[in-house]
Amino acid sequence: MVDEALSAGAVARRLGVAVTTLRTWHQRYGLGPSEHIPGHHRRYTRSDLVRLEIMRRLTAEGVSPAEAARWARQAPDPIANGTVAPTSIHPTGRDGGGTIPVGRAGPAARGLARAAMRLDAAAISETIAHALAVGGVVATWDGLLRPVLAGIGERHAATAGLIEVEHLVSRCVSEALAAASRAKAPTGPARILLSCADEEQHTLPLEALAAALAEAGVSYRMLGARVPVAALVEAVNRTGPAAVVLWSQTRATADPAQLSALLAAPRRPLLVLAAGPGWRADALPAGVVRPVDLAEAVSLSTAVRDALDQSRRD
Ligand code: B12
Repeated sequence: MVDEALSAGAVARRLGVAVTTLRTWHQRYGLGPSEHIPGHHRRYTRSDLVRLEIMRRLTAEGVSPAEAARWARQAPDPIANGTVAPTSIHPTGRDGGGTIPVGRAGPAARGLARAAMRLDAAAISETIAHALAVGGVVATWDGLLRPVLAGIGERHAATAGLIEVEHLVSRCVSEALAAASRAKAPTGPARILLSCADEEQHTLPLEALAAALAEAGVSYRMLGARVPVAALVEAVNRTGPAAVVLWSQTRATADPAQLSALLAAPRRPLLVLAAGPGWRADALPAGVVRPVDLAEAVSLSTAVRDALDQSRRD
């Protein structure tokens, strides 16, 4: 049983609530972990998890915590009486509470989707921070954040709703990625310039790239959203980067003239990367490279930084 019992952090992620919320439910309402092996931390059993799931669902529906806890405690033990198969409490195959589809992404993504639907900023931030600490930036972006962001976009496209969810999640993602970047901030000259295309407001993938570069020990300079082409060229001429990554999320901002301007700059970078789904592969000027994902953008940037450093040493 101990093998299958869960820590408070794992339960919090699975339910999409903050660990502090779990603690409150334990201390105030007696919904704590029941597994206790001397010498070990208390662990949550599958029956505990089913009760907490009831608590989470009822409180999300507006039932007061005291009332919800009474229902949760009174609920017959669904594992013992066989009404819930032990495996069915693992929420595989379900989407984020039926609201944000996350496809085949794991339990943490479903927990994040549920926290997002409740606009629970503390749980959103905690889930992201934990994933970053445990798995690093690329795994967190690909396995947790991208699926949830894409799910929000999908649901928004279908219903025109969830704008408040999109804004809150974006903010929490930005803050978590900025904290990760600061924690690892590399020293040394910034050889990589990160910029959004003109009028482009989708910055999160570029922020993920910044955090991943920091994690890899590569210094960068981030210009952020909506950079007019003249300002971009000015930044290139003033700082002489080895690579420029220009992000376009949508066709509307993917004018290839911006890339041509970079190639024609007096201090032309060694590498110009057209990143993001906005760019059309068949409309890129010769010499521009289009990375397909975050990992490729990181490895190309790292390689070009190394090549420049090497040529300066020779
Ligand atoms: C968050 C978000 C916002 C936030 C952005 C906050 C921020 N700071 O970034 C805000 C609220 C500002 C916003 C605004 C708008 N948005 Co918006 N937004 C999104 C959302 C939900 C996530 C964006 C994101 O980060 N995507 C990152 C990942 C999830 O995108 P992806 O496509 O799966 O990634 C692919 C590649 O890019 C690559 N990849 C992924 N990550 C990385 C990283 C690197 C480094 C590389 C190289 C590659 C790479 O792999 C993926 C597979 O190909 C998307 C939904 C979506 N599916 O993207 C809508 C979405 C992009 N938005 C959309 C729209 C329409 C808008 C607005 C025009 C809405 C409006 N009417 O105002 C404005 C645009 C403003 C502007 N001029 O830029 C549409 C775009 C439709 C289209 N194709 O043209 C989308 C698709 C939503 C939808 N389904 O309708 N948005």
